[in-house]
Amino acid sequence: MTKNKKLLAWVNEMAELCKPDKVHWCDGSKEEYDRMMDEMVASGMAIRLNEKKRPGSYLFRSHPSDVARVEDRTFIASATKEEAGPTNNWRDPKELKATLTGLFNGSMKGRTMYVLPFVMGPLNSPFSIIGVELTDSPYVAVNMRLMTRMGKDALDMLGEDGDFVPCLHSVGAPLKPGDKDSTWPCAPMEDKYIAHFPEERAIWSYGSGYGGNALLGKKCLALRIASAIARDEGWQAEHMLILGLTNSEGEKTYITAAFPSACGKTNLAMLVPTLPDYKVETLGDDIAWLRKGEDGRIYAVNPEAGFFGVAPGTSYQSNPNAMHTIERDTIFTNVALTDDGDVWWEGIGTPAPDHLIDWQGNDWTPDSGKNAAHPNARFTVSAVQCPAISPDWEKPEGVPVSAMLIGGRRPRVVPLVMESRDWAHGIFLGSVMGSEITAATISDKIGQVRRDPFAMLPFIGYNVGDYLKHWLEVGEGSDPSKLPRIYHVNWFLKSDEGKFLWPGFGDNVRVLDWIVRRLKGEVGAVETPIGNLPEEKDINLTGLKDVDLSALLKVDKALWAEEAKAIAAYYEGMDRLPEELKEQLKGLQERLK
Ligand code: O2Y
Ligand code: MN
Repeated sequence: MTKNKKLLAWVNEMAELCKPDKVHWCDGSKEEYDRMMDEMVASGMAIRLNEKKRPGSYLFRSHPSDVARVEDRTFIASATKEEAGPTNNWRDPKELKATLTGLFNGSMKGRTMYVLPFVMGPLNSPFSIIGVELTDSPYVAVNMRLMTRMGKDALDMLGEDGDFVPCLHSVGAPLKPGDKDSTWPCAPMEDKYIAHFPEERAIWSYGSGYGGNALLGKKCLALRIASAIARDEGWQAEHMLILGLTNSEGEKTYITAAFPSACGKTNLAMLVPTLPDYKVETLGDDIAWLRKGEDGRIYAVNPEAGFFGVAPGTSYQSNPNAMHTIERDTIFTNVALTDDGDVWWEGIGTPAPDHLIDWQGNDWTPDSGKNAAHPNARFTVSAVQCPAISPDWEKPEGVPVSAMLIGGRRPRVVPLVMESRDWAHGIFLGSVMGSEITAATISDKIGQVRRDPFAMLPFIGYNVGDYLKHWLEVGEGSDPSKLPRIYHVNWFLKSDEGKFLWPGFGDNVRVLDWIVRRLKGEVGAVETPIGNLPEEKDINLTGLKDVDLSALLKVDKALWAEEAKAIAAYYEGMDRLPEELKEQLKGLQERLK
């Protein structure tokens, strides 16, 4: 166990509040993991998959009301509403603590409280952050073992006097003696609270057992709380993948990319290039912590130890490295079960079998008229299982970043790639990036753009205006030649007939190739009012047919004038928007005249 007094006192205090039947300190060992899995299989919460097809792997099915992050029930309880800003749900910290104390009181009755010490970031790196999650969900415990460095190593790193971020979690479903437990206990939506206390650096999550709501090291700690810590300490916590791209001369370029959720970060992080001269190595698929090194360059570290990826759409065609990663020792949630004890989902690349058990545990046939897997079904797996994992992925100081990609799903207006004019212009592009709303999201807003600054909209732990100011400050006083160059990319342009203009996936390396050659000064660019675009001749299309580069690199001034108007309207709603970004917008409007 530990001699850390703060930790011992907090665990006692929370155990008195939540009243579990037992407290179990997790050591993070494989034996403990296997034992917990055996218990969950025996209780009916987990299904062991066919050992020959998917060794060491399990399937869980969540409650149908508990299938994704819940932004409406996610709160930033900073001292004032202004500090949380216009994009966060703010609650008064004292009032929220009081509400939650009431809910947590006795919430773990009939259950075990698992104590999960974990590290975000490489073990023993001075930049890593230690958290301790107390949870009554064994599902959370096994997932945290794959997603973080969890257990004895974390306690050793904490030592007797170390500090940690307290993360309290309960599924909010206490059991009375004799009650039969559900296979996925959780609380009704109105009782779910994913609460962050940035001043206190604490997280209290109640009522949900799913993903980002419950695996508190990920979105809650490594993004929302870490972004607030980073602002105070002069670094950045960002929603970014990290990859290393090696060319035929053996030169390595590290690239990060900030895309909103479900825009293909995992696919790009694990890309298998269609240009033979390149190799991609994966360092992270979701979160990057960025710090300026002594040499003035920005270094990126992935604070996570695993991938919590979306299963539907993942196939040996779209992401072979992800498919190899999950061939064994993987936790699946809400995918379909085949009759021979393996998994299946829409877009896995093999035809739907005649019979499946769907994500809700019901018989399913191709005529059922509904999805067999939930669209947000997930795999949880250790990063070390990825065949493309970079040898540098656990470097304590991180890797030096040469280019940062930003972008969302823009079927119109925004070209395939544009280079920002300078750092401040890159921040401007990051502040207004986003995705066009489709029928699948909010139907009365179809065609509008959901702006998602640096893909951090749901994850900034403080005021978005201050967040953008922080980005600008990173550039101030820096040698511009040392800073990464910022590129806006858009893999999702469509023709008037609604067909994708760009093949995407492994062919995205063709855009990375232009970026790398641009960084080396080997290719020029066309200066346009919106940024620097490639000359058509400089995008390597070898082996591709029917790619309409002129459509992909088109800058339609009239459409961009409309875009500038929409940006102005968006900026109106930001109370602490830095003046420099308003100047950037004016600059765009001037250049479009
Ligand atoms: O729905 C959830 O709880 C998972 S959300 C998620 C998981 C992995 C990586 N990114 C995300 C996201 O929403 O950005
Ligand atoms: Mn994400």
